[in-house]
Amino acid sequence: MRIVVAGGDGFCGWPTALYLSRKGHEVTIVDSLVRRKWDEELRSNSLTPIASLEDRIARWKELTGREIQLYIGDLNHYDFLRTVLAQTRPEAFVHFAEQRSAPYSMIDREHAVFTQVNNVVGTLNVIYGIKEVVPNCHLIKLGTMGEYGTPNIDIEEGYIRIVHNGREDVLPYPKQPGSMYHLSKVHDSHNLMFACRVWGLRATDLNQGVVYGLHTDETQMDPLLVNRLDYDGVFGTALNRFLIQAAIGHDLTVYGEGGQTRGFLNIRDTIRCIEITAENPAESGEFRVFNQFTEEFSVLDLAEKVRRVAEREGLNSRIVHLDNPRVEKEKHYYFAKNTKLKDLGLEPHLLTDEALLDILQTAIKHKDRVLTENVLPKVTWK
Ligand code: NAD
Ligand code: USQ
Repeated sequence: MRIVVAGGDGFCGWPTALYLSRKGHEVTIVDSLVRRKWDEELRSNSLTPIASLEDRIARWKELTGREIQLYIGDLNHYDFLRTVLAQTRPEAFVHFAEQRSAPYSMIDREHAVFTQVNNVVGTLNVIYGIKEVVPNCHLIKLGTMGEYGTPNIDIEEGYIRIVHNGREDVLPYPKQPGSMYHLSKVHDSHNLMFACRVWGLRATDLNQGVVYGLHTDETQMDPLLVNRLDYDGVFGTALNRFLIQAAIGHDLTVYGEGGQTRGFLNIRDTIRCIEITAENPAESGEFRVFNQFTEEFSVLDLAEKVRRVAEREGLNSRIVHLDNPRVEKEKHYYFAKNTKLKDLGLEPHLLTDEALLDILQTAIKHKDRVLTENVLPKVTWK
């Protein structure tokens, strides 16, 4: 298939582009490189040293003979996007290209406005571009499990059957997102659903949980292909942060009680979920929602797992309960459904001690690159 990977320089997009290219698809990466600018703004870095996108792609071609086309530009610029679509005529458009950090979106008014404009306008442009240029193209859009929040009932995959005053309907599942970033994903979902209903577009919203890990078979083929790994208080995510904290002898930073439960998945499953979704497109007019995670853990469970594995490596980590910088429930019911991707063939990589050790060893290898002043959280929700 001809597949565009928007956000293909990022943590999820880069390994996805390589995987799809290796599987024989004609891959085009679109990225504005803005993620690298946010590192400069925050005076932060990826734990792993990442090469320029041009060098990464050139190395991939040398190693495999496979070409990945590249367009550097911003999805918020419609003329640019329309040109990309007209020249590449994708059958699937995988959309990772958003500002994805909840803390970044909560820094102040400017960052909240930037996040929502970048994400919502970018996705609106993709919707209009597909409608205008390639109406049959399947839009595979990265959403988030955080759209649902933490309701006191089971979380369904996108829709819930409701009986009300003797009548019944299947309606979008209620959304209670926890940050300005998570809200941007809810707005995207509404816009996508409208576009499918009114214009007959085909779209799949992948409500992804927190992704951990960094390596895939392809990124391990050469040091120039290594994936980025975030650890700072703004872009680092829970499990990856704990592993890097263990590697540098920092306390493991559980926010509040640590009973916050979320869906998690290995980056190796992210790339496979995209492949499965591309191979099984939504129908014309269908707005499909898959919950993309493989296991549920509380934050405290994860910190304990990391502490135990690190101890075996001779690292003595302490778990600390910081005052929670976020406004969120620290103890709650959580059970989310995630059968649709498994029904289509996903075989999850589960969180074993070996998987933790693999990430820990990479963290130990690069630990001198950690800027320790960036580890503690500084952004608060209040
Ligand atoms: P990332 O920040 O590493 O990558 C995003 C990429 O998109 C970057 O390379 C950035 O330069 C690019 N980008 C952003 N805005 C753009 C724009 N307007 N035009 C062109 N390029 C733009 O993020 P990630 O961790 O790879 O996440 C990818 C997607 O998956 C995001 O939509 C995110 O919300 C979603 N997601 C991520 C996680 C996770 O744990 N990382 C979990 C659930 C969902
Ligand atoms: N947390 C800690 N300690 C830390 C970091 C986080 O206890 O050092 C807690 C947070 O308070 C929160 C949970 O861990 O309760 C998850 O936080 P996170 O930073 O790992 O993830 P989150 O902000 O939810 O965002 C990440 C990605 C985002 C994606 C989301 C999936 O950055 O792009 O949408 O995971 S989900 O969580 O399912 O919404």
